[in-house]
Amino acid sequence: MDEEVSPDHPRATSLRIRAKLAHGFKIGITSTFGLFAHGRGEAFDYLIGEETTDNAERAIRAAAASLLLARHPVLSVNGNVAALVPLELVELAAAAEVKLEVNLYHRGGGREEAIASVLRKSGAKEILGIGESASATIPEICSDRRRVDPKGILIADTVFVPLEDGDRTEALVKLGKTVITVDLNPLSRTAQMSTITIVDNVVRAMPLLVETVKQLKDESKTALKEIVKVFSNEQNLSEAIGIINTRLTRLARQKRTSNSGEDEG
Ligand code: PTJ
Repeated sequence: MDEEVSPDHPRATSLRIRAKLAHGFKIGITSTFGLFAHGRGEAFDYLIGEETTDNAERAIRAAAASLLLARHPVLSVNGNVAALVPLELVELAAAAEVKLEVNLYHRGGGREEAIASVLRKSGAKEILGIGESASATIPEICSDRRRVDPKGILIADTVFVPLEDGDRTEALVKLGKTVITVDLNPLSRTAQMSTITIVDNVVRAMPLLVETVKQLKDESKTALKEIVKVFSNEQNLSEAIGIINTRLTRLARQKRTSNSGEDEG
């Protein structure tokens, strides 16, 4: 990574994540739009408190169970997650027997190949969706995301789409697929439309998801089905919005009473 972040900086973790994306942009895997998307994510992470909540952990458990139950699960990789969590993507693919497919909002400029190379360096053996292998089309999507691999997203029953745009989420749900996402914004169309939404930073959620899959791997199908059955995305999203609301109300009250709220910037 080009930029060294001082461990003493009060926002060192956040700056390190930013540096990973800046590096991803420099080596041609993250798009300009990916940088904007990250800025939005950062803002919501600030509001959530930059930690994984119990609410997110519940969604992670449901996501892990759902991936283990799927007959044909696919993990859709874009330019942001390839820059932020390449090792965890490959680890998850191995642990839950999920196929990796590169699927981009904006193709071209060698991005797919650059992402495939990062995934291979992280240990991936098979990567779908590269070049001509993305020969099938999902209707109703305007962006390059419509191009999918006939061995992957096209026939998948469950698609994990960390950081996704609303159009494709909607199209995948309409096709009857189970859609799992990670999105820091509980109000986004993707968060609202998905089957399971993990409201957390992908950098924190992915290692936990890998760990949870490993923990649940030997559970019976009945036990896994029960985990999925008791999870309600509507309820979880409502709670995630409530968590932000409660936190902001508490911080505002602290400011009023003691003038000593949390550090900004
Ligand atoms: O690489 P590409 O071309 O496939 O494009 C990828 C992006 C992410 C640019 C594309 O899918 C896109 O435009 O997505 P959106 O519509 O901007 O949505 C991204 C969502 O992810 C937003 O709701 C952000 O708040 C959220 N987000 C951003 N960074 C993170 C995040 N959620 C979790 N963890 C993050 N680090």
